[in-house]
Amino acid sequence: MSDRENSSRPDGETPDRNDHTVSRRALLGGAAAGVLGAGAVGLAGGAAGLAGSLVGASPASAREVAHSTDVPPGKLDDYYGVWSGGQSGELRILGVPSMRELIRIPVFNVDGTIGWGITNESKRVLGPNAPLNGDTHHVHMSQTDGHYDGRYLFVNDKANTRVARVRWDVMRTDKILHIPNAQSIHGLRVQRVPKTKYVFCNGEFRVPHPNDGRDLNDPKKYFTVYTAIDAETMKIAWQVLVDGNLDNTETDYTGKYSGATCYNSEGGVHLADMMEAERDWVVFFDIPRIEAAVKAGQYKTFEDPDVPVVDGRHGSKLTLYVPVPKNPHGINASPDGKYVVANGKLSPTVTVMSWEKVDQWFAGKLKDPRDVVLAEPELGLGPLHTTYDGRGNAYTTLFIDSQICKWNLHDAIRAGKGEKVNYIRQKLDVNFQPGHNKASMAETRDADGQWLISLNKFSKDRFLRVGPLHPDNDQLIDISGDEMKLVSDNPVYCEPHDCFMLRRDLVEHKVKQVWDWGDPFYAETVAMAKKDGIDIQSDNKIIRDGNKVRVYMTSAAPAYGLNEFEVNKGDEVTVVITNIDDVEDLTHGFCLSNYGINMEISPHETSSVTFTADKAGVYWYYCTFFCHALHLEMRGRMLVKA
Ligand code: RUQ
Ligand code: CUA
Ligand code: CA
Repeated sequence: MSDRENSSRPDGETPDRNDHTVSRRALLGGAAAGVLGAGAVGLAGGAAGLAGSLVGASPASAREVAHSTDVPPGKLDDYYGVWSGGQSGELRILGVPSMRELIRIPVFNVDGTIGWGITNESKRVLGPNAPLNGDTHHVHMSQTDGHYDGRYLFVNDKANTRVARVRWDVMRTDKILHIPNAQSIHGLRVQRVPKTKYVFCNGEFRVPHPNDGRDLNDPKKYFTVYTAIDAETMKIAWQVLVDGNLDNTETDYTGKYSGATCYNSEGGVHLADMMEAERDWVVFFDIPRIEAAVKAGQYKTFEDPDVPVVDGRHGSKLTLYVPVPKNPHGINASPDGKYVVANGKLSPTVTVMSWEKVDQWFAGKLKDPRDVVLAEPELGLGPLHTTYDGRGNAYTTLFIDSQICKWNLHDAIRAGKGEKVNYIRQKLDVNFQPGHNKASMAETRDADGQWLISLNKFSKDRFLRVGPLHPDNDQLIDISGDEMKLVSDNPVYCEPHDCFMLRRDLVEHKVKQVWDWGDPFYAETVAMAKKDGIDIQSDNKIIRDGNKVRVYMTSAAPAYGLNEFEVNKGDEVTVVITNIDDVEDLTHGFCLSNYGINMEISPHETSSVTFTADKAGVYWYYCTFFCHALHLEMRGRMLVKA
């Protein structure tokens, strides 16, 4: 058994990952555990449990082997990678370091595989008249005391001003929320401490409110807001009216403060206007003070009467505006909880600020907002995002230079005080033009400095030709040693913006491989069945209710509970299917020919779809997941009487 199975978790839970899996791995890798124990003690922490990779390796080469991206057949990756999908509107789960894509989680998009946007269960999450696209940039996992806790993922939709929550246990989107008083939600972060009570998100574009045709060309009347969403209820707790706009956001390690970058302090509506000022700013938010102001009724409401909006513009006691150069983009807190770095984009510098000084400023102990700045190291052209290895080093993407710059925080701060010290450790060419980067576990106290991903916007000639639209190139970099080493190129369907990697031993035990009967995701469908007197686990029945017909059936390989059902042309038909197979990985589908319907039904799941039987005739329904030798025969007829 690998030592990782016994490693401590922030939630104190013991691993309960399906015993059969553990025993399978024990079977496959048992001999290797000894090798790990002897030769690879230095791998403890993030890279623990690489037992499989070490089979046959001599102790001398153990580290290199451990950091190979080669995960042999039957072996599991040590990290989950969670990727946003960009314009695809989805999330993707990868294994790291192999970079094998494991699953896609539809969020704002329509997905034909599982029927997202087609099933009643997904439509309840998406809401009525939901747009068909999304633009996911920033995905983050809920935390408890600065550690990943395996409860939820949260992700923005820049395209249609929404935020979604995804349940980690079933990897399914369960809530989507439209944000009022804003347009285009960009930056998103979670409160880290004591746990993720709030999800913070940034309205990027300034528009009039209400945005109903008034003040069309009067930008002075445009505004945007910073939003705090209650992570459990997925309702908006409060918003803050700000000056300028909001790009990326970040939170501290006390739960008291968050901050956001602004690239358009000018309030411009054209490109040239937005680049006029030499400095824009980072705005910090005092969360307890904002909560107190809301409680005291010191707020207004705009588009939604239930959403309190406090005034956080210049001069407010709720916010601190720190001028920083120029059109800053990413903002990233160091895992030691001390610093936060704003990335200069149009300036070759990043701005290192101190959370402690932010606290002192709000307490009235500092006068000049710039007093919270410790250093402004020059790194290269186009700094966009910074990540950390937990050993005092920072890694910043240089978009224009097409490099990752590794630099030392403490040396940069010393240089900021005027000392002559070289804070730059290494520059590594990446291919090409990186946006985000992320080191393993870097957004938590558990930053482990093992792997770094550079999310490059261009792949140019590095892959086979696939037409004018090229894939992006996500490069995996080994940062476990003194030097960054590029280890693999990974073409991806554009355009993942951001990602994070977390040790699988922390969260894998929270993932279910079979649905719980009556899971909240489909509970409403079960309630409807109950009203119809149906036991979803056994009944195969048609309920007629005027021109509404509800067809309940089970699925068990290789047959549906009903071989046929008859309806009248014009009936509103709801098909409800429950997968009663108990076997892990035995998913069925339900595709209704020529009716534009497909949905996935995994073990112990109930899925339903409602449509109008507007075409008379015989329509075969069939199973779309290969479930049995007789999978092709798993089909039945819908008979629609004219
Ligand atoms: S942004 S490439 Cu949408 Cu995160 Cu910086
Ligand atoms: Cu059921 Cu294929
Ligand atoms: Ca600007």
